Amino acid sequence: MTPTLSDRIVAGDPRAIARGISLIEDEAPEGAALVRRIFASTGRAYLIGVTGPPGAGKSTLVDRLTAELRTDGRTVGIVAVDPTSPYSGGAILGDRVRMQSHAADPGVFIRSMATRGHLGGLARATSEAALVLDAAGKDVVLIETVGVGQDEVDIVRTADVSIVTVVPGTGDDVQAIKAGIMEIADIFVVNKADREGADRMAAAIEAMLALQHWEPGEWKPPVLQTEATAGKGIRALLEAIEAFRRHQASSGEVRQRDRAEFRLRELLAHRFVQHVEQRVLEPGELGHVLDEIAERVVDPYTAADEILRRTLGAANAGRQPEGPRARLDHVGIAVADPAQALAFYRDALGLDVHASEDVGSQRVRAHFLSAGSAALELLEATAEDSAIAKFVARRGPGLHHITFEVDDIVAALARLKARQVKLIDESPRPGAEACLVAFVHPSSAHGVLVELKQRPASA
Ligand SMILES: Nc1nc2c(ncn2[C@@H]2O[C@H](COP(=O)(O)OP(=O)(O)OP(=O)(O)O)[C@@H](O)[C@H]2O)c(=O)[nH]1
Ligand SMILES: [Mg+2]
Repeated sequence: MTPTLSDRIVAGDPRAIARGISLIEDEAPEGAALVRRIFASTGRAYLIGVTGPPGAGKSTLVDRLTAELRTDGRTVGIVAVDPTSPYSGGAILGDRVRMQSHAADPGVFIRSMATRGHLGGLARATSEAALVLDAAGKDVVLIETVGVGQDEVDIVRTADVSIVTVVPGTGDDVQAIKAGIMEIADIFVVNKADREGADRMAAAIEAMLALQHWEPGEWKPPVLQTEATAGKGIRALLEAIEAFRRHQASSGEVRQRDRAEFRLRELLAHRFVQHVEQRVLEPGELGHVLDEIAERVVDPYTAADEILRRTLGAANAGRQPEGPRARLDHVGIAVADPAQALAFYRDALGLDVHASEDVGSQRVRAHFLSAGSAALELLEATAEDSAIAKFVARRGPGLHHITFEVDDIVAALARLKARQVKLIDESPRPGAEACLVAFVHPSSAHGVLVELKQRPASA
């Protein structure tokens, strides 16, 4: 058997890792399926987030950290979130070139992610890319991101350790830190320590930290100085990371749980909005509501409450006429020779028989075979005067009917009747497995006998 993509990722295959991250970046359904499959293999990597203003030397720092980690024999995955690059090419090259010293090292995997084009949020895409690297067995995953937007802050906040990088310069930099990423820093790094003003910058951060109250035993972020281009201060940074990791272990702090919460909330919000847009609002309706808010016809709270009310109403109304979605339940095939039919469908196609049942009223025996989310029903006549026996005698074995499951069969029949659909059964009757069933005439169903089925209400 050829190994699946998830198998290959777990085995550390770089091409599979690249493919997996692309699926996630493309928001492909396969990406979600992949995350489901690899998730149990994750949770071992240590995630290091590196953020800071553009050009602070983050990539250089990540490159140097990687070299040190490799010296220690640890494998490294790198996710560089690049704000300026489109889907491919462009500025991505900048980071690639800087990190190319590791290009030939199989213990290092480098990936750039574009900031644009993530419908469901950059933070989720990045965190899932990190999951892929984690599943692939990388000991450490370094995530580089420019600390500008909320997305970037979220990315770093959910890493196991957050490193905020700054450079000596004007007082503006300190203001910038104050404004956003101060709270998320576990370690401050003043890079470009070879430049004028590094000490002043470090002192300014220390002064800010001194304003806060620190409980005994609480982690107070250290302020380190590095010169990434020359590789200076990198060991000390790694030691600070290790110290933080030990502190986390001893204090029982688990970012894993924070990460889980962030992921779940983010995913729920994303799924919910997607559901609202695709299932609740009419096409173009969202734009209309936005116009109304912009024109002050309605306020956003009222608009949101109204959408929420409709969404929850629609969800609760699954059994009402508004929720008519029928699901294909099974395809019924009339067979003349059940043993041969099973030899084909069960043995040759590999479908499992999950039930066989005699339906006395119909004088048939039905064999149900699992076929994905729907099933096959092989119908064998048990008496010569049964409908199936007559069907086979008249037309030979073949497609007999298809069955759709509905939540409310009475409502479904009423809906069909209102549309002048020709019904064989105007009201439901008992069928197999204690279900209620009703047939629609083939003349209204494009030549196919259609059965509707409502499962018994589960106790
Ligand atoms: N003088 C000096 N220059 C440095 C140092 N570290 C990095 N640089 C230089 O600063 C520039 C930017 O470095 P990068 O590592 O690309 O910075 P970055 O933060 O990753 O940049 P973006 O990803 O574009 O935001 C490069 O020219 C580096 O060579 C340092 O310690 N001292
Ligand atoms: Mg960079």
